[in-house]
Amino acid sequence: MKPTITAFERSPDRGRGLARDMRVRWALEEVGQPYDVRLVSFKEMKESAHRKRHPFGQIPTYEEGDLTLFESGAIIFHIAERHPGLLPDDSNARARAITWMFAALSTVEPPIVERSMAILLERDKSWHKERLPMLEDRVQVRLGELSSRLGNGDWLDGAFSAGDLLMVTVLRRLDGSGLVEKYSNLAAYVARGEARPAYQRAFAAQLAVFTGKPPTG
Ligand code: GTB
Repeated sequence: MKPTITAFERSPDRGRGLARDMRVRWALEEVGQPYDVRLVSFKEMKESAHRKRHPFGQIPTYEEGDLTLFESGAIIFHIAERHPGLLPDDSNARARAITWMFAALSTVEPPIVERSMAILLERDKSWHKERLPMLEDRVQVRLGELSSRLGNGDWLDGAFSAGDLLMVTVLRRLDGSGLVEKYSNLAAYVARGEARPAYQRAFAAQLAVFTGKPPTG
């Protein structure tokens, strides 16, 4: 059954693929699953029809028959469980890939989001200039640790997995900050993810929502 996901009607990132529908689109493209998109405005996101899909009034959501999911990590885990290609068959390797999914979402993403929110929402506060270096330090610590673990590897644990998909999308949230570029292996890792044909298709699809023009290529 063809799933339907939700995405911003007009993404504040102006089509840079930083909103969390991008990771769901990418996962669906990786496994070759066609999907429909329901675009929602900021107003619609907070209305009861959408809150039935998402208790916190956010995107993305995922509907497939009588199943409705929210939380990008849970959606990607569901896709990865239902289709080959995003999680290894070997049970230990699979458990490690799932560990990387959690690491991306609960260890690496929080300090990155905290920094972004401070830049977006706290610029006019008297303490902003003092707080920002502290938030950047926390991000740097995680990037340094991740860089050490990745080393010369192409991916975090053997073949590309849902763990890499999530980690790359999390690191992309630092786009334009110059922070990832301080670690050449992490910059190459993100570029490797972005070069995947499935990523490119997903990126083109979300960009087309913003430009109003159909995806090219
Ligand atoms: N934990 C949830 C998940 O992983 O699915 C978080 C979902 C979430 O934060 N959704 C955001 C949302 O719906 C969109 S992705 N926000 C509206 C609201 O809360 O009212 C976050 C996001 C938004 C914008 C940018 N940007 O412009 O660069 C990047 C990321």
